[in-house]
Amino acid sequence: MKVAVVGASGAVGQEFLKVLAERNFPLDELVLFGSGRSAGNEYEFRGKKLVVKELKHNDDFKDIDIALTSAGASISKEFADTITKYGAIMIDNSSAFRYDSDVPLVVPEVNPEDALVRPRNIIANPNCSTIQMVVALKPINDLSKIVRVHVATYQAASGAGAQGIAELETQIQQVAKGEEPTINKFPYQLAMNIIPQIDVFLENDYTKEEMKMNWETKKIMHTDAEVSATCIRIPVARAHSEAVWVETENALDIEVVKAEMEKLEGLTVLDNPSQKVYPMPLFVSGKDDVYVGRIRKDVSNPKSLTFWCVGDQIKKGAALNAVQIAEWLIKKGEVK
Ligand code: 11C
Repeated sequence: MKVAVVGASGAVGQEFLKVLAERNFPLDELVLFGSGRSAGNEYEFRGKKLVVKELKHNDDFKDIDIALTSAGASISKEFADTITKYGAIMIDNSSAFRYDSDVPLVVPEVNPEDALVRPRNIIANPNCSTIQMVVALKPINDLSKIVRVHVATYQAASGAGAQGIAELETQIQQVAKGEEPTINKFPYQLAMNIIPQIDVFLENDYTKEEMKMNWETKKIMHTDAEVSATCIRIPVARAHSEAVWVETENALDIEVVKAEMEKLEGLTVLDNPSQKVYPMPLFVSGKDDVYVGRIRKDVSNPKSLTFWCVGDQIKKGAALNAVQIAEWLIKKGEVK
C-alpha cells in the first residue's frame, strides 16, 4: 500500500503524518508532496526521514493507492487528474469538489457507503464545522427525522491553518506587552476579541462558512433539513465548539437521545451539569472524538432539543476524518 500526502508541510498535512502513525495505518510507503516552496522539507515518519517532493504534472502518482490532499482548492482542482490518472483514490480536504454530484462527501460515522460510488475516484472531506455537527446529529436523526437545525459556532484559529494559530499566539504576546497586534489571516485582531465572520459574505448575507454547514449537511445526511448557522472565530488554538438547536419531526426523550449518542463510536458524551462536566476546547484539543454535552430539551419548542459539541479542528475536522475514510475503503476491499 502506497499512500501520498499532498500539502505535507501545512497544518493538516502534518496532522496526516501524526494520525497515520498513531493509528498504525497499514501502508508500506508514504510519499510527501508540496509546493516548490516546501519541496525539500524533511519530516520523520516511523523513524525514517521523508523528503517533500514538488507536486508536478508527471507520473509520480502511478503507484499510489490513496492520496490524502490538503493543499487548497485551486491546487486540488489543478492536480486532480494527475493524481487520479493511474487509479489512486484522492481523498480531498479542500472545498474544490464538495458540491459536485459525482464526488461523494463523506463522514464515516454518518454516510460511509457514499464513498463506494466515486466515478472520478475523488472523495471529498467536509468542512470541519460540518463534520463535528453531523456526527452529533446522526443519532438524533436516526430516532426522529430532523426538520431544521440552528447552530452558532465558536471556531478556533487553526481553521485558518498553521499561520492562523501563529497569528493568534503572536497577538496574545503583543497585547500582553501593550504592542499593536499584527493582523494578516483574520479580518480583525483575534486576541481578546471574537469575529462574527469566517470566509466571505454571500448574497443572502450569510458567510460562505455558514452556507457550507447548510449545503454539506444536506449532502452528507441525505436530508432536506435546512441549517441556519452563525459562524464565529474565537481566540482558541485548535478545537471548534458549537451550540446546536435541533427540531425533529417527533418530540424526543432526552435520556433516549443521550443513550443513542453514547452508542455511536466516535462520539463521546460528557454531560453532568451538577459536576460541571461538559466538553471544552482546552481539553478536546488533540483528541479523536467529537464531544457532546449540555444536552437538554429546548424550552422554546417541545419538538426541539439543544446541545453543545466540541471537536479538534485539525484531527476529526480534517486529517482524521480523511484517514478514517481511507481505513473504511480498505476494510471494504476497495483498495488492493
Ligand atoms: C475555518 N472551517 O474554520 C474553516 C476552515 O472548507 O475546509 C476549513 C475550510 C474548508 O476557517
